[in-house]
Amino acid sequence: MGEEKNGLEETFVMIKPDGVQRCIVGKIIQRFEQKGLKIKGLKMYRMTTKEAEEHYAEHKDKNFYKNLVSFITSGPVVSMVIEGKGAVSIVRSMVGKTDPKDAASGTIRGDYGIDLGRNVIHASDSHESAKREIEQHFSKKEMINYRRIDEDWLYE
Ligand code: IDP
Ligand code: MG
Repeated sequence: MGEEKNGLEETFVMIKPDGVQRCIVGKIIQRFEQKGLKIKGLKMYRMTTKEAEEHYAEHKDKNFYKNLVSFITSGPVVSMVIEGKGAVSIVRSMVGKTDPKDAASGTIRGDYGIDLGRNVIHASDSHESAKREIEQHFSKKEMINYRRIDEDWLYE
């Protein structure tokens, strides 16, 4: 997990309750598929408060923490483990800046969001958080190793 020898990395992505309610799950998944990233795990679930507090532990002293936990538990989320060369930083750049008003057009937050507290998607910000978040949200059994048919055309 995180950074591996051949540059292959795994990262964690979660479409937040606003993205699910606004029915853009398919469009978001398609972006990752078309980029050439491999989806190794995919599921929908509703987080408990305890799970949300663990996921956002780094923000526990911030003034937005309570709202963040209550929002992320307000409905189902769709989470993925995504693999690819440089996946952690590629996915972060596809997601865009935290505040959708600053996120560039062409990024997920830039194209689908307006407000900071409704920014559609979460993505791991480093190899360490990717490892921690994958372990928190996915069991080994929920992650599949397989070959994409186009791998020879995606990687030199
Ligand atoms: P990130 O999601 O881009 O990694 P973080 O700083 O880790 O951004 O913040 C986690 C989440 O908390 C953000 O995605 C956003 O939903 C929310 N958030 C961050 N800063 C604020 C704020 O100042 N007010 C309200 N919500 C915030
Ligand atoms: Mg973050």
